[in-house]
Amino acid sequence: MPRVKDIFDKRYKHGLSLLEIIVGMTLTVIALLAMFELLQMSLNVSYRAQQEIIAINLARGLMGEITSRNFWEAGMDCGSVNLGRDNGETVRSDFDDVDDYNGWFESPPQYPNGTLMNGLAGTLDYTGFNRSVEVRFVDENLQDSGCSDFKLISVTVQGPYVRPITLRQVRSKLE
Ligand SMILES: [Ca+2]
Repeated sequence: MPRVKDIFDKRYKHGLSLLEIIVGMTLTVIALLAMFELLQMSLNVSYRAQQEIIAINLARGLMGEITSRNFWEAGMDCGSVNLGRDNGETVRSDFDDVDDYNGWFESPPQYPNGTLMNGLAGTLDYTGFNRSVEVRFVDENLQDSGCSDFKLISVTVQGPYVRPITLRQVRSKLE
């Protein structure tokens, strides 16, 4: 019966067989493919997380702008309100009360003066993102109501690789 040492010596002397080389290469390729897939998955998760952060920041930016506006258009109240833009208000820099933003949609996102936020001047590339706004009256329990002292603002951001993100905030007449 051949000893293990003899077998090893014989194999060492004659090198690896073609079959062994093919099996070895196949296993190496399988391992590399698995590693590549894991790397790809990791990059995808990282990219989506980055896209979600961009979407949240876009929503926060617009929400901050909206809540900084007056509750009412000058001279208007429940007797005359019409949720949406008032005469002469075409770009966001014209908007002076919260409900001017009702029905607003922009794709890609814009600065208040209407300039596209599209990766210019070292900013991030917002291609594929859009923002929309809904403003409606709610009561003190946040239920839909007729004209009231509370406006519920919803800002939704959609991006090419993220689920839609909606921020909601109530603006009170007394703020
Ligand atoms: Ca207005």
